[in-house]
Amino acid sequence: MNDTAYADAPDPGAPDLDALIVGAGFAGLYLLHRLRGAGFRARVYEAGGGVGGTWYWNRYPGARCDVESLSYSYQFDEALQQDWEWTERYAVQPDILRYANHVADRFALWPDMQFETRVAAAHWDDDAGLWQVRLEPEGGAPETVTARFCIMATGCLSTANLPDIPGRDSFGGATYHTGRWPHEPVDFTGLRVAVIGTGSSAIQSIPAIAEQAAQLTVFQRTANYSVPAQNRPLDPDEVAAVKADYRGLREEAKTRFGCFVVDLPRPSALADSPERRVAEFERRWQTGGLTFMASYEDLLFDPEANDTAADFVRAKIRETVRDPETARKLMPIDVIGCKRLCVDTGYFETYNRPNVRLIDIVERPIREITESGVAIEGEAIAADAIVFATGFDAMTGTLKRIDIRGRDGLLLRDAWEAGPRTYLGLAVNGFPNLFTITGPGSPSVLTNMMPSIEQHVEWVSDCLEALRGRGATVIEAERAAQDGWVGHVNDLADASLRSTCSSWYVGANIAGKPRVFMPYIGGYPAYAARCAEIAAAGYEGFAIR
Ligand code: NA7
Repeated sequence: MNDTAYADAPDPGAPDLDALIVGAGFAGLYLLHRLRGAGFRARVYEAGGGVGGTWYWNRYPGARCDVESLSYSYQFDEALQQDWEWTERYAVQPDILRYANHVADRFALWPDMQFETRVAAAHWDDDAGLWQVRLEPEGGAPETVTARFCIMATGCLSTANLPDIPGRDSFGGATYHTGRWPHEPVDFTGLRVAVIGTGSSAIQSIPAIAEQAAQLTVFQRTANYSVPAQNRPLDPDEVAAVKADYRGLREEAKTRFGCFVVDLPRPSALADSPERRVAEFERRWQTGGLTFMASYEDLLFDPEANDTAADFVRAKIRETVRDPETARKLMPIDVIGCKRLCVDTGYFETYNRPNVRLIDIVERPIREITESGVAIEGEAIAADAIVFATGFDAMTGTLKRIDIRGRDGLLLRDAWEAGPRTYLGLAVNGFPNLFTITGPGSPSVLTNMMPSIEQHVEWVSDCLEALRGRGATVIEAERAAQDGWVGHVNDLADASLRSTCSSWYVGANIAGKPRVFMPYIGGYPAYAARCAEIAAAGYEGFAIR
């Protein structure tokens, strides 16, 4: 096979595509651009009606990224990052969606993307060395497309979790899930609204909903830590300074755990005096955002150190929320940073509004949802609308819902019955020519997703070029390499306090989901270095033919 064989599709037995990409979020868009540029015949299939992935679906009021806009953006094209104008420190969902559309326009991606088309199944044909992918276009007849490679750019938080509360479907008013928000504006003016959940999506949407609703009742199962975003319009001088050396900022980010630049941590919370420590936490609190957890190196390793940060946030809640009983309920008791830290704008302050009420459903469990609202222990709470801010079947949910069958008909959902097993979070033994962008076992959700996506896209694209260069058509992660990687991912997770609580990182939010810490917790720099070494060693740990 020569260098252009994939691109030219010369023989009649060749697959329809070199690479079939599932999903038109930031991973899918860049994959398409990059693979097309490398001469591959690639095409994106997307269930939604447009590009943007997470940012296409999560349109709830107040939706905003918790990584700063100047860092939460592509860096693969210098002209793009120079031209695009972010206006706020943290971009709102409509701006991020506009950016995704701009990228699709700018790189003329539209002709090679098909929307409102769900990928229902992908079956590996070992004899032909290709994937048979079943597409289900909305309102159209299903069809099968063949592809040499199948690349899952399906996102980490894309399958909504709708809790199985008795009577859920009997509710007479409108229901919403934050991750499936309607495209038409939703107006809560004058309505009694119930919000179930107090994760990031709830914490962002509650202040916005409270401004409209006549009455807002929040149903909280677990109190959550949140720090203020301290969002603000971007200062043109600060933008100019970043753009003068954008590459420098990006390169520095790649040396940081989460792949974004924050002030470096001090070594140990316990080594500082209480006064010095509070001053440091206060400085970070005033700076705003995820930098708070970077105050000290030991916050996620030493429970005593962690307590100092947790105490600081609890004191802030006590100071902010006027009703002591509400403040008590809002104060989390578990490890701070174990669940993803939330970043808010006026969340705790919202509970001082007369139209907002908090129900702790551990103290007063939800009995059922009725036609007219939510019935808890001893009380029926009337509602005109219910917002489920109840999160996602994270990291594996979407992949396990697709009928993915590898060699010998092995089902991915069976292979992952006891938890996801991958090599580098990129490939799965038994599933040749399948790649998972930011899959379980990669840093993904513990890092700035944009550079992590770019790193994976470039690794996969380079890999496909290397295969083409060698005249190879099939690549598969070896079992031993995968076992070694899974062991390494678990060992790292066990050393961190992050694996100790019931978070979506360990699948605890989904009934029956095996408890496994899914993302790689060793940080971006170590991970990217390992991926590069493996590629440089001729794709060590992969069988290639
Ligand atoms: P999360 O962070 O998973 O939050 C979901 C929330 O919903 C959380 O407070 C859950 O409580 C609550 N929940 C889930 N199921 C139920 C039931 N059955 N009853 C009551 N409450 C429930 O999802 P988000 O969408 O907020 O954020 C996801 C990520 O997006 C976030 O981490 C950022 O990365 C961006 P629990 O804590 O499980 O007790």
